[in-house]
Amino acid sequence: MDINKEIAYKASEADRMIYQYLPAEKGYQKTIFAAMNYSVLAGGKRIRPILMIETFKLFGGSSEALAPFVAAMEMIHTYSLVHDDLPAMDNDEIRRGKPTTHAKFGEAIGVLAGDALLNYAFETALGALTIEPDNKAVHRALLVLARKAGVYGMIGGQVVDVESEKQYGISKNRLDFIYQLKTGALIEAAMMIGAILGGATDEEVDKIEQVASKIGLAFQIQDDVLDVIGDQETLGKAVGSDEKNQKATYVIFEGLDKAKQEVADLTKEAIDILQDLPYENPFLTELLRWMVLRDK
Ligand code: GRG
Repeated sequence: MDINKEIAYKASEADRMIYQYLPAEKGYQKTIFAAMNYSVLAGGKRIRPILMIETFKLFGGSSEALAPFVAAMEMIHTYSLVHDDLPAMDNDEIRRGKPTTHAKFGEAIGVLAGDALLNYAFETALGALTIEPDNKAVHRALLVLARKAGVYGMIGGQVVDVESEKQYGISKNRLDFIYQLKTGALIEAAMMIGAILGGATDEEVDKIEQVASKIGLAFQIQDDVLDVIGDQETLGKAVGSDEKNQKATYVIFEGLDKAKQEVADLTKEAIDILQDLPYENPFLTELLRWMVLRDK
């Protein structure tokens, strides 16, 4: 099967899990529900939900507690995009080919929609405790979700990113820190939670974290590359945003060719670790390759 078709099918599988947790648009506060749903339903590749489901399958998982985590993952990812697009951050008007949430609903609702998605993500994920109250893996997965999204994860990376704006002179170590946390942490959370709920051992979860960390870094470097050579229509967002915001990127540090080579090397290293595990999910391997060779 064509990988793009297969990914589209897997995304629809993830969407079925996500949609059941979206709020009904009614009540005095219905604007916030509309803004949350608008942001989540605006599109998106659903990479993190698919990574979670496929890593879960890699370990032969069968827990019913997966779905609320899949939904929570995409809500957290979407909140990060909503807030990243705000005037106080990247000030972008187009995301996923549509007006950004603040462009459509105004800045105050844009801020609140991000807050709401983050909070609702945890309300949703905590629902897994009702499904399987005695499953220790659920407790562990909740901790991973909270930590990787928080100040030791994505938010921590975003803070350093914001503070490094307009500073081409930052060190490569600082740039790696930003990428590992800002982008890598949620990809790590997605795969680790899939592994934990799927029944992986501690050692296997560590290996999955390494795979995800390398792929997360490669994914972000590819994002830098696409910001330079990508096509706005295919990407569904503005290109040249890094230059506009005077951001240090891998392309600035290493040039386009070396950045592309770095993507290829990290991907190979990640796939080697994955293939060293005594289980197989050929689709997951293909997905990792596709993620970093993507043009959108
Ligand atoms: C605001 C706390 C906070 C964090 C923001 C994720 C993020 C941190 C910023 C978004 C900007 C950016 C370039 C992030 C790098 C990660 C990345 C490439 C996100 C886009 O993810 P995709 O390609 O998006 O999976 P879709 O739209 O397909 O879901």
